Amino acid sequence: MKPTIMTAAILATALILGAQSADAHSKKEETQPADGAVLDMSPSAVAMRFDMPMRVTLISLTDQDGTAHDLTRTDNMQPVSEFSATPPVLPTGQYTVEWRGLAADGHPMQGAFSFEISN
Ligand SMILES: [Cu+2]
Repeated sequence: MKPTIMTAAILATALILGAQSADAHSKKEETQPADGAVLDMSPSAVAMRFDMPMRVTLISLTDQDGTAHDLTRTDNMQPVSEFSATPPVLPTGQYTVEWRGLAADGHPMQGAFSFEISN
């Protein structure tokens, strides 16, 4: 094989593999509140739905000042398709949820979503 052809073959393989691994988790997870939601009261739950069971290893809720607010988890650190946690009663403001997890297929995953509480 000429070097140029070999390079092209390797590139094509890398592209196909890359597309497959990205495709395995192509569905954007559904969240509660929805990403970008504007609420008129503090949400009763912070939740994510995954396309396969996920062991959520880390989750944080921070406001616009970077202050962290505790979330009470209900998953016992087990893999779940629907993760839910209870926040404290939150004042008006802008909030970001960030999570990391390990998918059932062993892939490390992470995500973030934001919502606003406004009067
Ligand atoms: Cu995966």
